[in-house]
Amino acid sequence: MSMSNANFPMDAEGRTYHVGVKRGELANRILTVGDPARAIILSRSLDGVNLENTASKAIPSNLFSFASHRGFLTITGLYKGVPVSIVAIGMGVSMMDFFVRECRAVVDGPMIIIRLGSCGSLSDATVGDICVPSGSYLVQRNVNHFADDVSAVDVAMPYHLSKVFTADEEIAKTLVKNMSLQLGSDHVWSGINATADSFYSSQGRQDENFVDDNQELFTELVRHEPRTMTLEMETFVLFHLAKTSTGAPLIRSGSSGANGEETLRKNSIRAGACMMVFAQRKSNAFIAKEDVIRVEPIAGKAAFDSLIEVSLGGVDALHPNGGSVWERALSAIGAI
Ligand code: R1P
Ligand code: URA
Repeated sequence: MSMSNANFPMDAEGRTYHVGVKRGELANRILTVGDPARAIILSRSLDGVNLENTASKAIPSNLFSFASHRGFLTITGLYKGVPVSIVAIGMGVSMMDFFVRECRAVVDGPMIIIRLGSCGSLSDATVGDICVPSGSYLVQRNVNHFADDVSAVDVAMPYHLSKVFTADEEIAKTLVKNMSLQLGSDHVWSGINATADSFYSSQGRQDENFVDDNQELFTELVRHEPRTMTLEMETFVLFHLAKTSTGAPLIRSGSSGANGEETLRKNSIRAGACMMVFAQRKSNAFIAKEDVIRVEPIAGKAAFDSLIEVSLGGVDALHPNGGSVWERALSAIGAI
C-alpha cells in the first residue's frame, strides 16, 4: 500500500491510513462500537436487511462494508431511510483518536457520533443496565510515580484525573429518552463517565503481578467527581475531540486547503455515548452472555433512533449523496 502525505497519510484511492475509509463511504451520522461482532449484530437493524438469508455472524449483503488492515470495520447503509455508518474501532483511547480524525477527514459537513460501548459500573447501575454520561474525564496512570527517582509530586499521584468534557446535551437527553422507551427508565442511568487508559490498573483492578498503587482509586474518582458512574476506555477522547473540532470544510465546492474553503460553525462534531454495564465493580458481578445477546440489539435500536432524531441541518450541509455508497438505497426508496 503506497501512501502520500506524511502529515495525514492517504493512499492513491483516498483511503485513510488506519481506518481505511474514503469519501462517500461514511455517513454524517455514525454509531461507533468497540467489538466488530457488535457492529455486525447492530447492522442487522439497518434497512433492507434480509435476516432469513443472512448468517448470524455475516454482514448483510445489501450493506457497504470495509475491514481495514488495522482492525477497523466500517458498515454503511440506511436506518429508517437515513444514511448511517457503524464503525467498530477496537479498544482504547488511541483507536478512538484514529477513528474520529480519519472519519472527519473524509466526510463533508457536520457529524454526529454516538458511542455504544460496554463499561464497568461504580454506581448502583447493575449488569445489563444502560448508562448515558453527560460528560467524561480521563484517568491516566502517572508512570513517573513508579520511576526510581520520584519527585514529591509524582509520589503523591499514581493516577492523573482530567477535567470533565461534556457530551452534547441534546444527544444525551435523546439517548436517555430512547433507551428508557426500549428498556424501561429503571434500567437507564445518567452521570459522569471515567475513561481509563487501561482495563486493569487505571480501573482499580487488583493484580498481584504488578505494583499499581490503585487501592484508593475508586475513592479518588468519587472525590474528584461525585457523579462518577462508569469506567471504560474511549468516551473521553470522543467528547474531547468533539469539543476541539473546528468548522468542517465542504470539499464539494472544489476548493481545498485554507483558502476559499466554505466552513460551517466551529465544533463540526456533536458527540454522545451510552454504555451497557458488563461489570458491576461494587458487587463484582459480570454480565451473562444471554444478557449481552438480549440487550445489545435493543440498545442498538435506541442508539440508531437517537442518531437520526437529532438534527444536523439541511441536506445541503451534508455529504453529497452522488457517488456515495448509500446513493442507490436512497434512490430505491425514492428519497432522491
Ligand atoms: C474493554 O473490555 C473494552 O470494553 C469497553 C471498553 O471501553 C474497552 O474498549 O468498551 P467496548 O465494549 O465498546 O469495547
Ligand atoms: N469495559 C471496561 O472498560 N471496563 C469494564 O469493567 C467493563 C467493560
